[in-house]
Amino acid sequence: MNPTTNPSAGVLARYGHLMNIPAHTRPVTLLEGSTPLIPMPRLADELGGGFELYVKFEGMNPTGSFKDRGMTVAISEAYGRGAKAVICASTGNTAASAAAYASRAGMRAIVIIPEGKVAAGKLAGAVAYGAEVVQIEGSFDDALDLVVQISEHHPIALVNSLNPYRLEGQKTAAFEITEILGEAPDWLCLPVGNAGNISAYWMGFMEQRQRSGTGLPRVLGVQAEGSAPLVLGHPVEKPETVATAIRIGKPARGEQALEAAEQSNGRIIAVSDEEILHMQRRLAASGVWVEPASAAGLAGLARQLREGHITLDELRGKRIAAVCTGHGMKDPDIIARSMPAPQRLPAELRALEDALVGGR
Ligand code: AN7
Repeated sequence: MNPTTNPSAGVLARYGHLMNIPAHTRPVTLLEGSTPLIPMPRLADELGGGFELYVKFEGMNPTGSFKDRGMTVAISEAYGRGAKAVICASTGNTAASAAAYASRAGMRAIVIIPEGKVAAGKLAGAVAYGAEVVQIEGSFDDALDLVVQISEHHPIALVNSLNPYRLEGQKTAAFEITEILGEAPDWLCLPVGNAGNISAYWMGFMEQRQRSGTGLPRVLGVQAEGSAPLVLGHPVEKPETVATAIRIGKPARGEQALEAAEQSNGRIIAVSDEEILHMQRRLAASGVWVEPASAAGLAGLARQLREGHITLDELRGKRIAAVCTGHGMKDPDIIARSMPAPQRLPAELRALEDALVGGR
């Protein structure tokens, strides 16, 4: 089967010819990418209707987040030039992804995580894949500063999204969306943390336009209110949010993210933790369980509609793609915390019928 059309090939096999990568790159893949673009008609109606809404469910990647698209390329490049070790700072998903791809290549993976909240499923993933995990007494931003320095002074490859090959891989999601829709969507909504992903999407849509004359989406990048440096216009010393994936106060690709928003005639906004969790529940009510950060993009759209910054009139007949970056299963605690304990009953038919359908 032709790898460019085989949906079970990885992103290097499908799109490597469209990537700016060195010849020494040697594919290390878990057959990432080709994630579903799921129509969300009911949620679209709840938001006011008249437009088409799709979720690009990146939680369906091998380690449960969009990071795999970029990680396969970053690790393949490092592996191809003989690197023996990789390092990253991470709020969790990058750690799990780096660990998986590095161990597949027989390389050492070192991941530095911030003090406090890294979701249980992400940490467990990093450990399961065999990473060396170090927690520092500091933030993600501190961790990123440190790993950049380590990679400059030691033969250890940096695989955060400062690594350009990460973006080369992540831009493929824009290609997939455009292929499925036959055009670029009118709006793209997505969460913004370190701002690698929004930069990669914009690069992907721009390249796709050059190549095939497709259009460009307007980009709505969404941060959490407690971690919104790009909205505030300055770094945030102590970022806080329930969406721990995007608990980042000094985005490495912040400038590029602001450019993407401006060039696309879009914007970067912030939403509250409450709005994020509310949208997480609404998505789950349509069968798509994402981690809190991944609901931020749509929470942002809902808020723009509510406040009239985007109107239903201007959305009529338009298509919106929302990127849901990671799977809900990575962060079960957030649901468990607000969940009532399950009702306990004797293992008897009568008891169940009484409780569930008002008796016989
Ligand atoms: C689910 O794993 O930064 O704006 O270290 O895990 O490209 O940083 C994760 C980021 C969105 C933000 N959604 O993407 C990390 C990390 C989820 C994420 C983002 C992240 P960027």
